Amino acid sequence: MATSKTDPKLAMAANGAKKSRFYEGLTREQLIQAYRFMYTSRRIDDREILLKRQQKIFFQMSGAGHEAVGVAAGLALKTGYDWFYPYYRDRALCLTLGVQPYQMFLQGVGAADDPSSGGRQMPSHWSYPALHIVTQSSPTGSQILQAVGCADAGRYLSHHPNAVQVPTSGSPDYRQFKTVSFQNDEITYVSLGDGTSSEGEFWEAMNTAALGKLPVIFCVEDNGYAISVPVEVQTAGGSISRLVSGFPNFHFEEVDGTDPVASYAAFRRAAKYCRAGHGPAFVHAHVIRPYSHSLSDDERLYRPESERERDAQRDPVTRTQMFLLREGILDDKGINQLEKEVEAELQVAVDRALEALPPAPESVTQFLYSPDLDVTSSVFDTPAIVTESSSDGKKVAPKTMADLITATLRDEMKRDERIVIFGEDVADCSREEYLKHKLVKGKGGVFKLTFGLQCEFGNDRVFNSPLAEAAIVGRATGMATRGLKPVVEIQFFDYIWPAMMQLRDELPTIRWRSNNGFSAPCVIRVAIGGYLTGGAIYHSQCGESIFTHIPGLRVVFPSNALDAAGLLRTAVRCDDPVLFLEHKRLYRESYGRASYPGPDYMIPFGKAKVVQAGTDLTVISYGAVIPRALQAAQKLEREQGVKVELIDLRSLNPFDWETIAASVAKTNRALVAYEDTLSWGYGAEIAARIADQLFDQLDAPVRRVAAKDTFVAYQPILEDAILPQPNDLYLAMRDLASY
Ligand SMILES: Cc1ncc(C[n+]2csc(CCOP(=O)(O)OP(=O)(O)O)c2C)c(N)n1
Ligand SMILES: [Mg+2]
Repeated sequence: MATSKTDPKLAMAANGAKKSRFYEGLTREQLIQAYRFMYTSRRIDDREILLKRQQKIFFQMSGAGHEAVGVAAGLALKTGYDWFYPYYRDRALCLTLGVQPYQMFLQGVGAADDPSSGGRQMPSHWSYPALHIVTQSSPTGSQILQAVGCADAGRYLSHHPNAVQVPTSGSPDYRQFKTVSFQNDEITYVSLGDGTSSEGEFWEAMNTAALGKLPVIFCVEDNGYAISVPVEVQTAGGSISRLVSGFPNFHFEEVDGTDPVASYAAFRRAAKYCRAGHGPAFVHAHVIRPYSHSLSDDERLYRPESERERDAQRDPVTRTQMFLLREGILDDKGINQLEKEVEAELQVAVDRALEALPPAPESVTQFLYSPDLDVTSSVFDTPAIVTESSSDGKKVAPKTMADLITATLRDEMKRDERIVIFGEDVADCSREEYLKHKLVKGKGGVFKLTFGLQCEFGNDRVFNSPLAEAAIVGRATGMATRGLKPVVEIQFFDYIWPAMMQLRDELPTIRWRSNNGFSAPCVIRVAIGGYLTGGAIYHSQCGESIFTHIPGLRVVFPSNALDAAGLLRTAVRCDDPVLFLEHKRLYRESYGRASYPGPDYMIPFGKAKVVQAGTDLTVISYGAVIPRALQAAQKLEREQGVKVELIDLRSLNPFDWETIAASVAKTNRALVAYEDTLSWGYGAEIAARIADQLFDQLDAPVRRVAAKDTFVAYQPILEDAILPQPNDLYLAMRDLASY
């Protein structure tokens, strides 16, 4: 660990450098260029503020006061080589990396040609694939875990260079649609504000980067405020540097971020440390915020004039101008000339941007999902090829859902070196020497579904993560953005919530919000559901509708072993992010066991299965309710001759409307059955659609059977009363059939 600290209030660091005239390695030309970027950045802000007041743009977020640190980072790192997760104040950084002012104004007007998002995101939400500037969102801090995943992917690829290759034969998969590149000494830069360092995701990211010695530069641009909340109320002790100083493997810098030369030196040292593979770096840059938080904020409400005056003394643009004059690098004329050139350039850029066309309203759903690989298509419809027989020629016992999920993971890992598996307890044993000396057998997940995979594929392809769900999903998202295929595990659905920010605001939005500039296809496997007799509230819940409510996320929920294998393979090979829900009760159930279907068996998403054909009543369900509904339907047929058509949706987003509609047209009665709580559940949407679109075909109201609107309880008597049982299904079917 190395630490370098300069007094934040210090005078221009280049005073010392003056003697050598090297300015920490920056040439005079680079210093002029740095000033040009800084001045341009400030003037773009000023222009945007004007445009907002004229109602020609719709939002403004300034980078004022953060220009020096941004330019310094941009000069110390390599554009199109290193990777960047810059937050909204990093306008000067983006300019230094090659973003054009015109492109920034296109963001403001929300133009179709805005390369960041095509009018979908606010300005200052940077995304420029060719420059390796990865699409940024608005939640404070959610980018940090992804940056860690991005760095992780770079290092993985440098150890597995063959993984970059795209197979030319075999059935197509997501690899055909992603250009993957890496550099052995690449760095990932991520920035955040002082306020954002209070987010848990920041600490999860710091921990993960330190554990993995990952080449990430964390840059905290500390302007002393998070909107109106000052740093001493935000950060215990008032100094983030002090708080993070205990993280091992880090290089630390604390610098006056209004000084481009000192900031450049700090980034140079940080970058050297990261490129050498020693670990991550932390740059704490003290900056100012001369304008209010945004145009929607008025800082005079909480900052007195005297304080704002004090900040103004440290304005990086003025200070750098004075520095250039003092050093004789530019004279008054030179400064005037440069500023005139910038003004002229910006005028042209604004005029052009104001003429740019807005996006077409019909395009709003474009790029929610891969435009290249349709997950419902016949590409993913391949037959099961059962070849297994034992040596004496007898049939091999059918496999459980757990067996076939493990087999599918193993097959896919063999086929695709980009797949990595991580999560809590998924490894066989993190202390590899225990395995090597055969002291232990290995764990492989709390449900043992990843058992043996670490031993077979190595500990950089299958490993335990820290106990941090946001980190699991955020890191997977960053890795997938770079072209890896993380297949991660959330141990219990009940504990998915720390990852909710990543699952709602990040992973499924990446392709849409970047207008197809970036994508992050990965698989989140989640153990879900009850009927466990003793699982209770925190090991038994469902809640799939919360995720099917998210555009951009595929959600599947198999009810049997064969479907689990076919759907999981599709999930792994497809080009969209997938939430793969595995019902714990079904893992080793005797219902729905199947023979191993071969290493290429796939089921397209959005194709339901008719479990049992019937003419009198349609039951639409999925997951662990399927065997219960089947039992109820068989009883009803035995006792009353009612023939129920039972539909297993298998995938919930997309879902198979055609099969539902065809069935209801035949039976004229529909019951939707699901394990989740009744109200606002997944079945409510299906019931509403049937009522809306098939009203003329119905001879009875659409009914639902689901869990009571409460939590799942521990005592089995209570659990039985809460979750839908075969008898509840039987009674509902009987009533509806005779309506
Ligand atoms: C998760 C989340 N919570 C709240 C907000 C609203 N918000 C936007 S910026 C901001 C303050 C950020 O302060 P800081 O990290 O210090 O960055 P600065 O704006 O000062 O550069 C807040 C609260 C948000 N965007 N995301
Ligand atoms: Mg701040």
